[in-house]
Order: sequence, then structure tokens, then C-alpha cells
Amino acid sequence: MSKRKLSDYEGFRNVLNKSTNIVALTGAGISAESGIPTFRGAGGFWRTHRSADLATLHAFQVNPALVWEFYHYRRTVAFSAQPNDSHKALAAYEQICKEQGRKFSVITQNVDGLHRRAGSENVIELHGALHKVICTKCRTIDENFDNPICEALRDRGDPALQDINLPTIDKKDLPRCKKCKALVRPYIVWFGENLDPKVLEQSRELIETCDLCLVIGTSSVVYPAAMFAPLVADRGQPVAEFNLNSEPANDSFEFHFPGKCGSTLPKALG
Ligand code: BJW
Ligand code: ZN
Repeated sequence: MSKRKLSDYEGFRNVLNKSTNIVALTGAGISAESGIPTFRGAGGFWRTHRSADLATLHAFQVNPALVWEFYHYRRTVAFSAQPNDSHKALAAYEQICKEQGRKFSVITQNVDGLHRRAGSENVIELHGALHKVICTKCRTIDENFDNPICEALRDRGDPALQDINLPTIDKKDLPRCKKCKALVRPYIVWFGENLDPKVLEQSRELIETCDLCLVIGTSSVVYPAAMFAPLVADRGQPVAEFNLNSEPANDSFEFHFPGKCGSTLPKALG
């Protein structure tokens, strides 16, 4: 029999108040109310391309200019977006935990940087970050908030246009490494690529030791992140899911809060 509790704010708060090592695992849904399209569903397209088709090394090798245009657009959206009530609620709860000597961490699949901008301090960015680049040759990782990141990308990336109607951007005009001048790429973990082993290890440790896990705004289909919350539930620890969908991604999670997390999460943590 399922032990699932639907919208049980009081029961959740009893568990929350007793927890000493809390992990919030977040996905694209938490940033949807900041105007950032989710990865799957209606927003998962840019021009005629599925976002998932552009988020691969193969796509970058075949057409680095197209992939850079896509990421220039994504950077523009993310840099101008503001953290919403969900990001703020997590950051505020982390401060409360800090004052009380409890541990609170965010593991995010998002690359938009909104958790840190909301004030969260213990943040693990599993899939990289839009404001970082990595050199394809010397592997130097750099922060870069320039917009556009290079002149050739100025006024490009418009999702309403067709690739075919735009002049091609020469590879030599794409963003370059400050050290060795080779082509840089977005510091993003694409499909088929390994996550940073250090980041994976830090996440594993949290997942193996936490006594409460919140799963917020993720479709839970992309691995390895998709197995984190089930691992916590398998250890017999409570998991609370916050998702627009009324159907839970996993029926073994104890708490489920359907609806926009901008409303449900501040209420649950308040
Ligand atoms: C709301 C809301 C609101 C909306 N309020 N909710 C084991 C088994 C099977 C496959 C694999 C496996 N291990 C590896 C794989 C392959 C692959 C994978 O998982 N594929 C699956 C699709 C099957 N994984 C990988 O390749 C990973 N690498 C790896 O494991 O290396 C080792 C290896 C390689 C190859 C083979 C085997 C092993 C790397 C994964 C990197 C993912 N990168 C991306 C793109 C880059 C980021 C970018 O450019 O933006 O990251 S994919 C994309 O999905 C993005 C996201 O971070 C990620 C997760 O998506 P998320 O966040 O869940 O978003 P959505 O859109 O799917 O869902 C939004 C949710 O929010 C929905 O549920 C809505 O209902 C909800 N929502 N509004 C609350 N207001
Ligand atoms: Zn370099």
C-alpha cells in the first residue's frame, strides 16, 4: 500500500523541523515561474530544434555556431531572469538551518544560476552553468557574464527566426579561450557526457547521508539525477515532491505537493 501523503503541509513540517541534513534536488520547473522554459514539454524547442538535440557534443562538433547561438539565447534569458519565490524560500530556509546548526544543501540540474542569485550558499550545479565556458583544447574553465559573449553573436539567437535565413557565423569568430585562443564551449554537461567526478561525489555523499529530500520541478528522467531521490526513499528517509503534475514521478515518496512550486514550496517551508 502506498504511504503517499497529498498536500499534507502539517505532516511535512513536523518532519522538516526534526531534520538535520536536508537536500533539495531541483529541476527546470523551479525556474519556470522566472520565465525560463523547461526542458521537456512545450518550451523544449528552440526554432525547429528540440533543445535535447542541441545539448550534445555531436551537435557542437557538426555546427558550433548554431549551438553557440542557442546558448547565447539561453544566456540572455537566464541573465535577465530574476529568482522567484521558490528560489527565495530555499535560500531563506538554508539561513534558518545555518543559525540552528542544521545542514541544508541544494543539488540543482539547472544551469541558470538562479539559486546562488537568490542567496543559496550550499549549491551543487550538477549539469554546469550558463555563465561558464570551458576551452576545447586546454580545458580551462572561465566565468563569463559578457552578453553577447562575442561580437558575432550580437543580435543572434532569436528563436522566432529560421536558421536558413541568417548569415553563417564563421568558427573563428566564436568565443575563444583567454589563455590559448582555442574555441570554447558552454560549460554544460551534455547528453552522453560524464558529470564532473567531484560534483558527483559531493552529491552522492549528500544523498547517502541526508534525512530529508525535497524533489522540486523535475521530470526525473535524466540520469544520474533521476536516481537520487529514489535512493533516499530506499534508505527509508522521507522524500517530498513538489511538481506541477498531480501524478508523482515516484509513488514511494512520502509527501507530494501538486501545483506551482512558487506557491507550494514557500507554504511548506514557511
Ligand atoms: C513545475 C513547474 C512549476 C513545470 N512548479 N513544477 C541510466 C539509465 C538510462 C539512461 C542513462 C543512464 N545514465 C546515463 C544515461 C544517459 C543520459 C540520460 O539520462 N538519458 C535519459 C533521457 C534516459 N544521461 C546522461 O547522458 C548524463 N551523463 C552520464 O550519465 O554520463 C555517463 C553515461 C553516459 C552515457 C551512457 C551511460 C552513462 C548527462 C546528463 C546531462 C543532462 N543535460 C541536460 C542538458 C544540458 C543543460 C542545458 O543546456 O540546459 O540538462 S538534459 C536536460 O534535462 C537538462 C536538465 O538539467 C535535465 C533534467 O530536466 P528537468 O530539470 O527534469 O526538466 P524537465 O523539463 O524535464 O521537467 C520539468 C518538470 O518541472 C516537469 O516535471 C514539470 O511538470 C515541472 N514543472 N513548471 C513545479 N511551476
Ligand atoms: Zn584554452
